Amino acid sequence: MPLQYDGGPAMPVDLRSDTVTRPTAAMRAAMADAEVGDDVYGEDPTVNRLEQRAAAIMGKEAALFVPTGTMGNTIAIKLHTNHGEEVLCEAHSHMMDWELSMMAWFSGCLARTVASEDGILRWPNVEHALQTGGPHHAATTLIAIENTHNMAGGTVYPLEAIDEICEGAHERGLKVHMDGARVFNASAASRIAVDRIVRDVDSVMFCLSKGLGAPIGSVLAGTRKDIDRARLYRKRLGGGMRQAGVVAAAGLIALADVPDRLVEDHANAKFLAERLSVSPRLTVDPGRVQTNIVIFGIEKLGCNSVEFSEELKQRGVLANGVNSTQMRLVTHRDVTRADCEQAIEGIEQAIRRFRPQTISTGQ
Ligand code: TLP
Repeated sequence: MPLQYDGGPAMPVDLRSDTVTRPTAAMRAAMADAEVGDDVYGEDPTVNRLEQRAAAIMGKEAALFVPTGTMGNTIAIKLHTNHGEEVLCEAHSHMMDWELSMMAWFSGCLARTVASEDGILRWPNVEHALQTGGPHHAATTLIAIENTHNMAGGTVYPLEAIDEICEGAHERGLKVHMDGARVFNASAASRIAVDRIVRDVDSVMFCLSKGLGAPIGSVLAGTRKDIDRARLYRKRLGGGMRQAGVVAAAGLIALADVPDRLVEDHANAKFLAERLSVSPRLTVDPGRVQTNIVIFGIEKLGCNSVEFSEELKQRGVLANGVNSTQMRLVTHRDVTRADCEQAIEGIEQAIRRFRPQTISTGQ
């Protein structure tokens, strides 16, 4: 299927996100042939299979197919909190910055953020920020960790950091949710099985529609009791999807085929970062790239990320800014090494459009 694109010369290299992958021929065939039923009655055999498979992979009692990662995180927060409580999360986590304040809107909770340089929360900082509750303070009841951390550049949680947070939280009767939208990337990069990574968290959400390449869908996994309640919250949020086996079928293929090939995306991201680090006009540290995300600074170009994105688009590269001076490149199944070469060429050309900033001495 042709990509809709009118911004430049040849077919663009789309590095805006790993959400842009299109379903493979095998996924499309599975979707066409999917056995379906009404999932709101629990009668869609393909959805049921996907949920059972996902629960097994995560080592959790049960799992729920949800349309989006945002819905999965939203339901998880609702499961583990009461109105008016605090959710501790990293300062630039997805649920803090990119989910339309759903934790406030749906669960009535306040985010208590902890800043970090690499997106990774560590127990001593978490412990310090916990609110125990009292006449003036609402209690923290949930700690949310994002693995990999998107806006820190796809950083991977060290296992000890997760284990320590879970141990400390559980000792205090608190819950831990993992936003594992890209937990399979974390697993591929660390060579640690996903069920070990998420062993002690109370719930985990992962996306089928990102690096795994399915067109739609995420999964929330946890205890049977929590997932039974989660099903009701999904319905409340408008996520009762009826013959959803049509999309779950692609999710099953994604789980079977893809996790092993994520290392290719990681190698491509590293390649992009290494090549871009040669430019004195960009700020990029290839040493930070652990998975499929590269964040680089354009502050020395004297333009903002919207202007730079526009220049890139004219040169066949699609990439978004994460703020006014930083760009993000995300590799995925539909980006080859040759595409990365093409993207570097386009980025180098775009850089030349902006004059080096001359600093006025005032003389
Ligand atoms: N991330 C998207 C954008 O929303 C930024 C992207 O292109 O990376 N958790 C994490 C860590 C995510 O990166 C995302 C999506 C979500 C949750 C939400 O998933 P969806 O988009 O399915 O609601």
